[in-house]
Amino acid sequence: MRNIIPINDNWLFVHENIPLLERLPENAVPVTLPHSWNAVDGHDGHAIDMPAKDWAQGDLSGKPEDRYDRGSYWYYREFEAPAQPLPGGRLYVEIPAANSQATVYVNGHQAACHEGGYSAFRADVTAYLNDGGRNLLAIKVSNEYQTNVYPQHADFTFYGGLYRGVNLISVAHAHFDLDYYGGSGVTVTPRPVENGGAEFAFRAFVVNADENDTVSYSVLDRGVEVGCAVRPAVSPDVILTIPDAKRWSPASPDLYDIQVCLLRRNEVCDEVHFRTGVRSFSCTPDAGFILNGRPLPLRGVSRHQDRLYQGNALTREDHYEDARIIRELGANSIRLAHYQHSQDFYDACDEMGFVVWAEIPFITIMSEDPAAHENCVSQMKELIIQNQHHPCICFWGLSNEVLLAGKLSDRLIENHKSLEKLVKSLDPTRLTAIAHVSNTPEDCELHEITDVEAYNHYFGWYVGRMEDNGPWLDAYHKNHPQRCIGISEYGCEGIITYHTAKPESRDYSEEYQSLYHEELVRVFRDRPWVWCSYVWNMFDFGAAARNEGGTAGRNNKGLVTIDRKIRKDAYYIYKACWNPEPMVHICGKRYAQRAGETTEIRVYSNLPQVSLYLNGKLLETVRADKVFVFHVALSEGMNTLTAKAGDIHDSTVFEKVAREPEIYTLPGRSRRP
Ligand code: ADA
Repeated sequence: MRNIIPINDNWLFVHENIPLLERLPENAVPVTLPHSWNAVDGHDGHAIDMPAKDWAQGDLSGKPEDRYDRGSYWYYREFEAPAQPLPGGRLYVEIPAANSQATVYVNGHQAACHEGGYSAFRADVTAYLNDGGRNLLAIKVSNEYQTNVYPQHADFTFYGGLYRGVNLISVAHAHFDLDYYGGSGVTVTPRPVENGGAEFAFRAFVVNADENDTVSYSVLDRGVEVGCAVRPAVSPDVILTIPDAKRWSPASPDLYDIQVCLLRRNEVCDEVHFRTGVRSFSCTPDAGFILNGRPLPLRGVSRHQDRLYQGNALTREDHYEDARIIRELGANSIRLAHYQHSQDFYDACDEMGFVVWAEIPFITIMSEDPAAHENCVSQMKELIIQNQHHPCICFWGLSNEVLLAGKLSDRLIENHKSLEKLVKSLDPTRLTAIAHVSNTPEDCELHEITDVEAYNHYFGWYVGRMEDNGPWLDAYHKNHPQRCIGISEYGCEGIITYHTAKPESRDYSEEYQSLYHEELVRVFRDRPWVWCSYVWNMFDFGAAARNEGGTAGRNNKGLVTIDRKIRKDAYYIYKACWNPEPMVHICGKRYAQRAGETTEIRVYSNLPQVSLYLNGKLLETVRADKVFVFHVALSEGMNTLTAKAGDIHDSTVFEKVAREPEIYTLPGRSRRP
C-alpha cells in the first residue's frame, strides 16, 4: 500500500559548497521546508549601487547573478524507511521543486540528479537504504548559472532552495509508475460528448503487475460515485462515459474526484487520487476564446510565486491566499509566468475557476548551448505530465520574449517547432501559446508555430503612450485576420509612496498606475476578440537585478504589494469592472496631504451613481461608468470625505497643506508645478 510522508522538519542547511558528508553536519543551520536561502537577498536590493536595468531594451549587461546569493549548498536530514508489510516494496524521495538543479544522495549513494527549478522529480532510493535504523539523506541544491538550464536570464529572481518541501513515498512491489517525469502513473483525459455527457479516457502505467491484478477507476461527484470501470492491470486503458457531466468553467468550476486503485485479490495494493473537470474550448481570430461553446474573453493577471522575505518558499495557504485575492479582483484567467507553479496553486485555480496559461521558463534568450534545448524538452514534459489533469489549464506556453536579448535564427524556429510537436504528442487537447516581446517583427516565423499568440506590450510605460494600445490591437487584427491575438503582459510600476496631481508615465506614482489601468481595462472591454489580456503583474515581485523607483531588487508593477498587504488603487478599477459585488472605492487615500485650491478625487464603483460628501455635507452626485471624478476645494486642516453609492460607502481624510511632502516624488525627479 502507498504511504506518503512529508519530511519537512529537522533539516540541517549547510550554506557552503563542501564535499558530501558521511554523517549529519556539525556547523549547519536547522531549517524547516519550504526553504530558500534567497528569502531576503532575492529582493531586498542589497546591491543598491547597481545601475538601473533597462529590461525593455534587452539590457542584460552586468551579471544579474551577482546581485544575490547564487551558489551550491546542502540540505541534510536523517530518516527511517517506512516499512512495507510485504517484501519487494520501493521507497522514493519526492522533491516537488528544487531551484535550479539538485542532486540526491542516500547513505552516500547518488540517487538522482535533476535540472530545472520548478518541477517535481523523484529518486528511487530503495537500493541504498540501511537495513533498519536511520538513513542519511543529503540533497545538494544549486542556483548557479548553467548554460544548459532555463531560465538563462529573466527579470525575476531565481530563488535557490528546497522551496516546496520533500516527501517520502513508500509503495508495494506492484504500484503505479513513479519514474516517468514526476507523473502519478495515471492519466485522465475528460472529453465532452454531444449529448451533454463526457468520456473519461483513462490510462494507467503499472509496475510489476501480474494477471491477478486489476485497476479500478472511480469518478465521484461531490463524494458520490457516478461511474467506475475495472480493467486488467496488464492492459488497463479504458474510456468511461458519464451522462450529464457537469462542465467546468470560471462561473461554475465543477470538479470530479478521481480515485484509481490497483487491486490484487481483496486488497488495494496502490492508489492515486486527483481531481479533474470537463470543458471544451477553442480560439478563433474573430470570436477570441470560447469555453463550452460560449465566447469568454480571458481577462486576468500574471502571477509570480514569491513573497516578501519568503522568496519562493510558500505554503499551501500562501498559494490559496493569492488565489483568493485574484478571485476578489474578479479575474477569470491567470497567466502562470514564467515557469511551472506549485500543485497547490493549480489546485486553487481548479477550485476557484481560473483559466490558466501554464508555461516553461524558455525566456529572454535561447542559450547557445545545444544541450539547453533538451532542458526545454524535459521541463515541458514535466509540466504536462505532472499537470494535465488540471481542468484550469487550457494553454501550454512555449516561450516568453525569446527575442528580447536573442536573435531570430533557424535554430530558434526549429526549437519552437519541436516543442510544439512535443506538446501535441503529449496532450493534443490543449492549445499552444507564445508570448512575444513588444518589438517582435509581425512577419516572422514565430507567428506561425503555436495555436494562439500574444504580445507583451508596455505602451505608456517603456515606450509610447497608454492610448497607443487600442490602435495597435486594431491594426494588428486588421493586418493579420487569421491570427488569434492576445496581450500576455501589460502594466506599469506603481509605488504607493509617490503621489501627484499631474501623473505621467515613468513617475512611478500610484496615480499614474491607476490612470494607466483605467485606460487598459477599457481597451480590452471593447475588444472581445482579444482572446486574453494579463496585467503584469498581480503582485510586486523579486527582480534582483533591478534598481528603480527607489526600491531596488523589485519589480513594482503589481496591483498588490509583495507582502500581499496593500491593494493599490489600480486593483480597484479591475474589481469595479470585473467583480459584480457592489463596491465603491475612494482613490488616493495615501495621497493624504494635498496642496492647491482644488484637488481631484477619483472614485471607482460598479454602481451607476456616486455622491461625495465633504465634512458631512453633500458636495456633488455624479453618474458615470466605473470612474467618478470630483474636483474638491478642501477646507484648511483636516477634511473628511465620504463616497456613497447605493447603500455602501467609503471614507477617508485629506489634509490641506501649503506644500506637499517631498516623499511624494520619486527621488531625483522634479515635481511638476
Ligand atoms: C517582460 C517580461 C516580464 C517582465 C516585464 C517587465 O515583458 O516578460 O518578465 O520583465 O517585461 O516588468 O518589464
